Amino acid sequence: MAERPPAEGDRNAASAGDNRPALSLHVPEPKYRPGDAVDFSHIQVPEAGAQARPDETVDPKDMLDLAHDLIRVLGDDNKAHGPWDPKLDPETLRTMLGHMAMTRAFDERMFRGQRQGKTSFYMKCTGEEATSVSASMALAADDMIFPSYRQQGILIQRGYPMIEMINQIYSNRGDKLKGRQLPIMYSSREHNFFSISGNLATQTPQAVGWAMASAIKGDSRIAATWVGEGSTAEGDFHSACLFATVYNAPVILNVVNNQWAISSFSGFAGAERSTFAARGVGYGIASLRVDGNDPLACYAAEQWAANRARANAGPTLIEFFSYRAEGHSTSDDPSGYRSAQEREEWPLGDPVMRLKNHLIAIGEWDEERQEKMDLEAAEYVKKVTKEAEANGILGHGLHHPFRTMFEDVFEELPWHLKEQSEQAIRERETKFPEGLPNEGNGA
Ligand SMILES: Cc1ncc(C[n+]2csc(CCOP(=O)(O)OP(=O)(O)O)c2C)c(N)n1
Ligand SMILES: [Mg+2]
Repeated sequence: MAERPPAEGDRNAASAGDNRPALSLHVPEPKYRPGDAVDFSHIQVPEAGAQARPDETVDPKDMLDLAHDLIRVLGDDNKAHGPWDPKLDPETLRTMLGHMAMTRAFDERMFRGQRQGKTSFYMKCTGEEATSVSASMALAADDMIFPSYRQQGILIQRGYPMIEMINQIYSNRGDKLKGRQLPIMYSSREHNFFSISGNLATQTPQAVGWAMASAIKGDSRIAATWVGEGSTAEGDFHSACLFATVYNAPVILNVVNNQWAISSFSGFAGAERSTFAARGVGYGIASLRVDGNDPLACYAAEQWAANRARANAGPTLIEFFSYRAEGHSTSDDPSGYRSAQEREEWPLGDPVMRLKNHLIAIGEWDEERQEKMDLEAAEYVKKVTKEAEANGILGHGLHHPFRTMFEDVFEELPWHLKEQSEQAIRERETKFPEGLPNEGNGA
């Protein structure tokens, strides 16, 4: 049988290689490492007020530029500009400032508490307060929040009792979650604040699913989720986007781009290629890129997205462009991997200062009142911390009884868990007949 002549492609394959350039990969590298001088002049900061504000029911195809621009309201003159100005009255602006100041005071005290050994862990949101406080002020109190671990500002804005937050951080006998969650992983059904999960991005499909269920039931409540830019690399985030767009779910996907995911810079999540807002474009989701350190822009964008969801016009993806001013958590030391100058050079300033300066610029605030506000916030946090400490701190033994770790999963404790529980308690008593240090037997 005559042999078939090789196909064109086969011939090429046979002679492949030698004179072709070798392939190579690009491995992202952050611009600045410890000790480097920082120059952020490559970051485009457009004029405040220069961005168009389309109608909330706009077709996502007609707003593509907003995924690459940066929506800004507060200008260098500290005044509000342009169509995104939410035109909030001074009282509301002062309330916003108050929640942000309280969030910062809370972070300061809890951070110190960790350093004093009162808790094992804490996470600050310094510099990102507007992305939670201002955004959540634009939602209704009964809209459902699916947060990451950096939105303590939402609980503060929603009036969640601070003592509950501290009890949880101390895992003490007042902790409603009975010490079962990592400190700062709060949960509050009454405040429509879904349990925080350490497994990154799981909250995003949950938010979309909740929003779909709300629509299926004919309810009027919408869902909003917050996720870090690093976490958008998770498959869960992409599933969430797809479900959201396919079913036109009444959901807001907030991506807080604080430039870092622990020690990995945003380039590893795709920041060198496009914006995080632009991820939504591929899914046909309305997408906004917002100055995350501009409290008025954060409020306006979230309000736009909420109006859109309520009008059944579909989901919105918002990228809040910001900067993580402090370490990832109390377990992290950023001086080992990034330049300390980044924080100082960050071109979008500090959200608390910007709102304060705005209120001063419109004649509705002054430095003395600011000082008083900061002092009162610090005093308040101190007072509540003392109250929470009466319920116990780490290692002082005032936690939920040991046996409770086996409870609350099944309505009735099954025999094998009962057996395990008894064994664990027996072993503990044998090992520590006097009880653990400072603890009694804890059973
Ligand atoms: C699925 C999963 N992978 C990895 C981790 C470990 N981890 C915890 S936080 C974090 C960084 C997340 O960064 P980003 O999403 O940007 O949020 P940010 O901390 O900056 O707010 C990582 C990798 C985890 N908790 N879950
Ligand atoms: Mg991040």
